[in-house]
Amino acid sequence: MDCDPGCDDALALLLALRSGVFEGIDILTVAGNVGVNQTTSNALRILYLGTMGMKSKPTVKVYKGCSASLDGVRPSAASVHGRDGLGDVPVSVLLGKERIESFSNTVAAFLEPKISAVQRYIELFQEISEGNGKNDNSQRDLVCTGPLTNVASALIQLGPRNHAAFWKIWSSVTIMGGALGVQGNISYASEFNAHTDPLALRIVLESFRGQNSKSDEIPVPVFVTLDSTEKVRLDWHELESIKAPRSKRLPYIKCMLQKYFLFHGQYAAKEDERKNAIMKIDRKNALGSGGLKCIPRFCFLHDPLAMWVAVKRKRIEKLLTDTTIYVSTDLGAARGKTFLVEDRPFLFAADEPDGKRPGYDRTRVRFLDPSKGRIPDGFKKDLMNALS
Ligand SMILES: [Ca+2]
Repeated sequence: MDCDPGCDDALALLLALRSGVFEGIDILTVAGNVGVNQTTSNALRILYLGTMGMKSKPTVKVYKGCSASLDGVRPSAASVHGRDGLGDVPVSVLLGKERIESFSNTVAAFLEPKISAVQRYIELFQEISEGNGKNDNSQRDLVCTGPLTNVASALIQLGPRNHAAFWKIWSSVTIMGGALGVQGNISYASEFNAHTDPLALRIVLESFRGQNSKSDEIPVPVFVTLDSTEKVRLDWHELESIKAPRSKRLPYIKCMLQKYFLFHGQYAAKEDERKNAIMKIDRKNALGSGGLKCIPRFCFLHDPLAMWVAVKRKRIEKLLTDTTIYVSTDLGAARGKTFLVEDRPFLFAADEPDGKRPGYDRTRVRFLDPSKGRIPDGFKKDLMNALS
């Protein structure tokens, strides 16, 4: 899991830990929602939370990754996730002061201090492709829920001649990112992960190009875009309805998610304002910026949906659409805009002297297509179980 926790990354990680399907999880952190030191520390905190009281834990290691995008951007979504990326809830709330020491020891054991996230990709590639290949019978799923800086950096280091072999080590590749037919969430055009490091996304797309059509051994990447993630909302009352009186996890998660929910409250307030709707405002709980009042009503489930798609691939197979996709690396307003190229093939063909659709501008992918049907209810059930 390559991630930038982040409240929704945290939910995705809890879902992964509690799904019971993974023997081991490598967590690669990257700068995104907050800086990389903080996303790393957040991953460790969520691991502690997620493995608390678990009888058989997957083997877990955390590898710290890149601190800025390939073009030097140090992003922040602190207004969405809190200054510390997890709702600004002190660890002491989770632990009580007396258990801080056990916390520090536990999380220290999760962290791999010597190898970076980028080096871990390369190490894994070398171990598997130069060792006994895929014949080791293990399934390896890559789930990316942050900017793609780590994996793109690894691809750059490996060089194009190794790209096909690199993708062959994976059974599936699932990427949360992009907005194809809907507005973005960081700019009008773009989704946050794609906008933060569009060059990395482009390198990843190009590394698949011309390869996945030739070989069954290379997985076709599945994109989980805002088109589907904004269709699944977790309502505050659903969170309140989880019955787990003895859970130490749930109270912390509810504290952690308050800011994230409040941000979405502002989002809803904006939507409602646009529609001239009247919102009932709970003034005591109202909190907002830009003069917008809001209450914690719901949040989107971007990253957990991507994780669920990876874990339950068979259940969503019929919701996937084959397409080709392109990302803009422009510096201006189109930075990180993702396009379905098939929508307007003639625009690209017109630039070609022979009138053929050029190969350099598109990569075959699949995306979770909300027009094909609803996300199964099992997704939210699994998520709510993971939080209890
Ligand atoms: Ca994320």
